[in-house]
Amino acid sequence: MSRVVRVAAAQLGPIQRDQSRTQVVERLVSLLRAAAADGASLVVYPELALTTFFPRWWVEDLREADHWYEREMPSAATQPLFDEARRLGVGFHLGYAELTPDGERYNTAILVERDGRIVGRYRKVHVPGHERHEPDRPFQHAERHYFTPGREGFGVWRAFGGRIGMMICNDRRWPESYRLMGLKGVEMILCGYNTPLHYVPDPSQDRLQAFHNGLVMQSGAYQNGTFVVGVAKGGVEEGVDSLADSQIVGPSGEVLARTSGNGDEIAVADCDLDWCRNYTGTLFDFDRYRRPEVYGPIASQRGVILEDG
Ligand code: CDT
Repeated sequence: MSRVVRVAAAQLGPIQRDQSRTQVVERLVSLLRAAAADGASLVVYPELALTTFFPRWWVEDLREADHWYEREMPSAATQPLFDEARRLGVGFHLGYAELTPDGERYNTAILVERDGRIVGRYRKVHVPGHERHEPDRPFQHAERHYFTPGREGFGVWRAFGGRIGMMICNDRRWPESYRLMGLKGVEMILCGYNTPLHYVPDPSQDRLQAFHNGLVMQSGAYQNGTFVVGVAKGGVEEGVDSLADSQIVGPSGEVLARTSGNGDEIAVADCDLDWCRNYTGTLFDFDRYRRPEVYGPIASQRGVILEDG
């Protein structure tokens, strides 16, 4: 039986602060319809796809930020997306800010099957940026103020005829993210991102944003024999220019499809999940070649320990 999944990376252009959820959901539905017309069965949206990237502003009291978070999913505003996806028989991956009944705040993504069921939920593990106000910056990246790191780790779910994993933005820069899913037999990793082109702590990296984005996703895909679908919210949002360059990477590490602009746009590729075995059954046959007995510090040690004291 064929295990080809036609996937659409549904990149978003900027979402300005005054755009309502209803307006954003209309954009998501337009992309969904375009993807469905192109034969896609899975549509992947970016990180924090319902709002502007609000961690760029500081608020002392987080309760003032409650309006950026979703308390339930689907919500009244997102129900039209769920309804249209089910009608079209298309599943999706959606990133958003989650506020739980216990008052916890997570940077979250869900996986929705073609029949409208939420089959997976992932809460961002590697939360970047800073936890305190840094008023000298041109803009904040205070994700560590707004979000608690996810405690559930990296899941892999049986869906779309294969094994699907999720990660969010900064997770893609860490090899552990891919490997933990690789050890669960992942065949496709979905990842939304918001990556400002200007990296305030070290502007020498600005010109390398697209290079680093491709570097990490292509190597993560190849080293784990998995597809990686990376989807941006790009363009100039509230004065901050962000990387677009959404792409679908195969288990060979090759880019199969990518967006060309920095606005709302889809890039589509046929992903044959059986292709993963060419890598996980040969060069990256984990069971045969991995050496966990010498990898201990990866799981137990956080920072660098110099052996020469
Ligand atoms: N959203 C997110 O995780 N963005 C980071 C920006 C760099 S850290 C300030 C990223 O890794 O792309």
